[in-house]
Amino acid sequence: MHVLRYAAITAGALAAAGLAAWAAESREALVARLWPKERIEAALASVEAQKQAGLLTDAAYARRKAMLQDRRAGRFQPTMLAVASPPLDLIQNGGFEEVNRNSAPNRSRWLWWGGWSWGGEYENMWEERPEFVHSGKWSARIACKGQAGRIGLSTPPLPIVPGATEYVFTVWAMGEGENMLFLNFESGARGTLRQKVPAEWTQVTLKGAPDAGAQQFTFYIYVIGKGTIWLDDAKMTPVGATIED
Ligand SMILES: [Ca+2]
Repeated sequence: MHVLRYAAITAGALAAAGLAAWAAESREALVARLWPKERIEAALASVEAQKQAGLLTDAAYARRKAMLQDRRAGRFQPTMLAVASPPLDLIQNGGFEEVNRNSAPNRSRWLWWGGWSWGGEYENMWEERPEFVHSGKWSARIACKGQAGRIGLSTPPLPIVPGATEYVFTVWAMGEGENMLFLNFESGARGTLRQKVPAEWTQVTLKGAPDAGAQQFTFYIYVIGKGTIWLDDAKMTPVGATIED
């Protein structure tokens, strides 16, 4: 139960204070970088020029000027979170560097990730042989030891980022035998992929779209074939949001 307890605590923390603090810091850092003092001054000058030229109504002029003055004073609170640059990553322990040695072979052996079995004979194990590690010290090895079925690693509930139109999941994978990787956005987003993983490290990409009104979603990495699949350096990046005035 060690893994499940960890996952539950992490999911709760992510959904509450942890995520809020993380998002706030990221937003402030982005705003500071995207709106340096010179840009604010230039924008104020431009608003004045547009007003002089009769291009702005009084109301539009007042609104834009007030917003820029708030930006200059550090009071402006953007309603959208810019996530395009630099990309934010919603995955923790994506390199599978933090292992849980007390876990069972048919459950997640990695901190943060949940792990489940739906039948078949599989073994989850941390892998340290360098040729099977994409980066760091470890990768995740999921090996079929008999009958195929379905085993999977899942994220805790991940946040729907305001303004993001899609989420891009990437993972480095390597396989042997008659393996089959099955990636799936669930419980708040849609997107699915099934593919055999080649014998050399390959970056697999899957895009998912959020469901209307969803607050969070979950992502599953399933293995449904025979053979072995190694995984490393997973990322989940929200895209499509920009800072809007
Ligand atoms: Ca790694």
